[in-house]
Amino acid sequence: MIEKLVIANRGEIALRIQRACRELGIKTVAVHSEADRDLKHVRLADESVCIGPAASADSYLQTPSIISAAEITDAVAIHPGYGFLSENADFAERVEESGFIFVGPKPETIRLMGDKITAIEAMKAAGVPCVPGSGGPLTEDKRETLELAQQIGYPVIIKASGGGGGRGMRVVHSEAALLNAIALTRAEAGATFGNDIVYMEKYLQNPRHVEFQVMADSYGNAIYLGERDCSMQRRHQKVVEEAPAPGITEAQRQQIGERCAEACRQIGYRGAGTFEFLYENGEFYFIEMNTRVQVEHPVTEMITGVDIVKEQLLIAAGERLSYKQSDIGIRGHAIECRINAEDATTFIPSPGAISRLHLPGGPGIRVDTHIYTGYRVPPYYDSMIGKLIAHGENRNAAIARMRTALSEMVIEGIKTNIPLHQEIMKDQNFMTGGANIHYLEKKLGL
Ligand code: MV4
Repeated sequence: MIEKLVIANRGEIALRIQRACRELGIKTVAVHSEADRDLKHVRLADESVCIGPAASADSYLQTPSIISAAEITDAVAIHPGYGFLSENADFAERVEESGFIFVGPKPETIRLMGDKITAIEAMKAAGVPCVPGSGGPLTEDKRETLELAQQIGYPVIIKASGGGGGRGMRVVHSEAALLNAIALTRAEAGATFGNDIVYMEKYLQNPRHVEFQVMADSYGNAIYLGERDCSMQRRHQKVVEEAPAPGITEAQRQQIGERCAEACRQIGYRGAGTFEFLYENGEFYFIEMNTRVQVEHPVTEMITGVDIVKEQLLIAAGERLSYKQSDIGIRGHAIECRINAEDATTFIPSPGAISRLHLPGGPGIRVDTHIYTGYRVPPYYDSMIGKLIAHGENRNAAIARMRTALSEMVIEGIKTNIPLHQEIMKDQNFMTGGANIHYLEKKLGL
């Protein structure tokens, strides 16, 4: 087993990783910025190393500082969590070249999936259904490009191959606007990602965001852990996630899940991964793969009983998957509300000291958070301060538990988006289930 591991992250996920390590008897090293000395996992870590000033660019994004911290503490592995360097292939490569275990896929796999065009090519080859589109880079041939769009049918969407997660894309509704939109997207992509390659897809107007969780070991074994619906979002930030996705049948889950697992086997995937799909009119269309643990992994843990982070660590240590596909079942329904330090109506961040804290509990309630009474939420990072997860025997039971939990939750000293979650949990369309990616923004009048 791994003896000692560096947690190259902060906040709730750093604490989540630390809990899994402690359960497995792995010593933890917390690396943190000057603004993060009081983080809960830093206090609980076996060792901690300050790696720089508050700004992420000078601390959590500094590859040499993180590797040095691993060297001076004699750690053997580095867990990147989500965000920061978690999907940076160069980071993973330098971690491995320095002789450490990177908790995640091989650097080449991260690179393959980081380039959205090569990711789509790999998935197509493995039989994963993709959005109708160019399937490759757009050329400089204007006639060819116009014909392609004509074939696909308007509206189309132009996406940067180096983009993803909502960055570097443009919807085009008519032939007249196409070439200009491509030129603009290309220029922006070149400036933002240093890669001006763009591709085209049919623009799906009212899809849901449904993603499949997979896990694979280093011996060619891969399984799927069902899917999550993450359609409740605002400006590409997920607000509420749930599992399973409402209305998805066991036959669909098996069909798409098995395609994802097979794709993992074909590309030699290792660790936890997420296949993002758009779901419209009963059909799945692959858009991107995430090669990290996700914020919303707890809803999958609640319905499958699999500890995804523990499994990541076991796989990184060279063990085989603890489960075969037939061991995986789905029990009940789970919903996650992301708790942010922000104004519930303006979404303006609200950092500051937590003067009073009461966390909810009871059957089926899980709270993943690093905050405590007296903790100061720093202004330098993402505003998410925790996640409230409710599990129940069915979706309505999970919603009922979430409502009660939200009503018990008291966070004073800063503003939070708890009132927004209370609003969503009583929204008729949310209660029906299956709202699309535009629903929340429309409801909020955006
Ligand atoms: C799309 C799409 C419609 N059609 N692709 C946005 C994030 C990035 N991961 C992909 N995105 C989209 N790709 C086609 N062909 C609509 C979106 C999209 C979206 C997707 C998932 C969740 C929220 C979204 C919000 C706006 C647009």
